[in-house]
This record gives sequence, C-alpha cells and structure tokens, in this order.
Amino acid sequence: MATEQDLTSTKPSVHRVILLGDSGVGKTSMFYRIKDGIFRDAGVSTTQIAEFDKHFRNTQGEVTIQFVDTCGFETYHSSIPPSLLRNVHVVLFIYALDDSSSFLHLQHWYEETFEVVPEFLANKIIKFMVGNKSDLPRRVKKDQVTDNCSNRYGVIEENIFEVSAKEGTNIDELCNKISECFAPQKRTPKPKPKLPNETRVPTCRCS
Ligand SMILES: Nc1nc2c(ncn2[C@@H]2O[C@H](COP(=O)(O)OP(=O)(O)OP(=O)(O)O)[C@@H](O)[C@H]2O)c(=O)[nH]1
Ligand SMILES: [Mg+2]
Repeated sequence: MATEQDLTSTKPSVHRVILLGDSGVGKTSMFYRIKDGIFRDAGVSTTQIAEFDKHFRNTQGEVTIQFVDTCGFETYHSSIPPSLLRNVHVVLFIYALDDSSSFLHLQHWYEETFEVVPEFLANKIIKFMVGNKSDLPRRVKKDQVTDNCSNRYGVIEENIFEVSAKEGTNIDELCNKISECFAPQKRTPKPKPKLPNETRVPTCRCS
C-alpha cells in the first residue's frame, strides 16, 4: 500500500537560473558565493560557461536549482546564444551598484533575452533584478531601480535585490526567494500491485 510518505515525498526537479549582465558586475563572484559560500576573486573575465546544482528546502519541500554563470561572449555588443536560454526558468539580471552604465545596459540584456527565447517560454520566465557590490558606495539610485524595474522591465518589487558577493550580504535571502518560485515535483505513487489474496470473490446474489 502507498504510504502517506510515498504520496507526499518529493523528487527534486532541476530549475535553471541564469546570471546575465555586463562584464565586471560580479556574476562569477556571485556564482561562487552561492556555490561555495566564499568570495573568490576570479581576477579574469569568464571565458567558459559554468553551472552547478544546489538543493534548497523551501516551504513546500526540496527543490534543485541549477545556476549558470555566463561568459565572454556576453559583452555589451554581442548576443546571447539561444541554446543558453533553453529551459531557463529564472533570469537574474545583474548590475553593479557602483556602476550606472551596467544598470543602463540591463535594457540590452532584457531585450536580448526576450528576443532569443520563444514566446511561450518568455511568459514563464521569472525575472530578478540584482544590484551587486552593495559594499561599495552606490551610484545607482534606489528610486531609479524601483521605477525602471517595475515600469520598464515588469519585475515585481519582491524580486529586486541588492547583494554583495564579496561580503555575502543578502545572498541567502536571494536564493531563498528564488527557491520559493518553485514547487517541488510530487512523486506519483506507483499503482498498487494486485495480490492474490486481495482478489475479490463476487458475492453470489442467487440465494
Ligand atoms: N567590492 C566588491 N567587488 C566585487 C563584488 N563582486 C565582484 N567584485 C569584483 O568585481 C570584479 C569583477 O567580478 P567578476 O565576478 O569577475 O565579474 P563578472 O560579471 O563575472 O565578469 P565577466 O566574467 O567579465 O563577465 C572582480 O574584481 C571582483 O573581485 C562585490 O560584491 N563587491
Ligand atoms: Mg565572470
């Protein structure tokens, strides 16, 4: 018999989260902060896409999130290869709080993303706006972020974050919020095998 645990237990399903933004905003630093909980100064621009899976327990159960760091091709003038955005569930649009131009360039990343992904997927993508380097003096004003994010990019207020990959500020909060976007996949209980002694004997209605 399927136990209550069988019915409610969850099988982790992988949700793809991609980090996009100008070179130097700290995508790789965020990636390693999330992955290993440390600040690893990459020193050089990323040249290869990297990804890792991490399990989170949200209020409904366990979810697995795959984080994807993006690299060199994504300089301001190049395009995002469509294959990169295949099966993407969440896009983190990242800018640096001490660099206004990286914030303005979000428009480029936003337009590129929605040009590349097919329409049916575009409606399903969950968007986050993430200002990194909150440990540095800010050059991007808070009102500017809120206005642009909600009016121009349609990002809901609770998906707007300011973090510091260097100090770890707000990184867990961001990850928890991302994990809350996903419901764990419920495992369908296997059909119950029919045992011989459970075979029903038809009741005789003749007598
Ligand atoms: N102060 C501060 N510096 C940071 C932070 N995050 C990253 N940096 C620095 O910013 C620089 C660029 O960081 P990366 O993580 O390499 O940036 P990136 O977006 O991956 O850049 P590309 O790989 O070229 O696309 C490095 O010198 C980092 O040490 C942060 O939160 N605070
Ligand atoms: Mg990088």
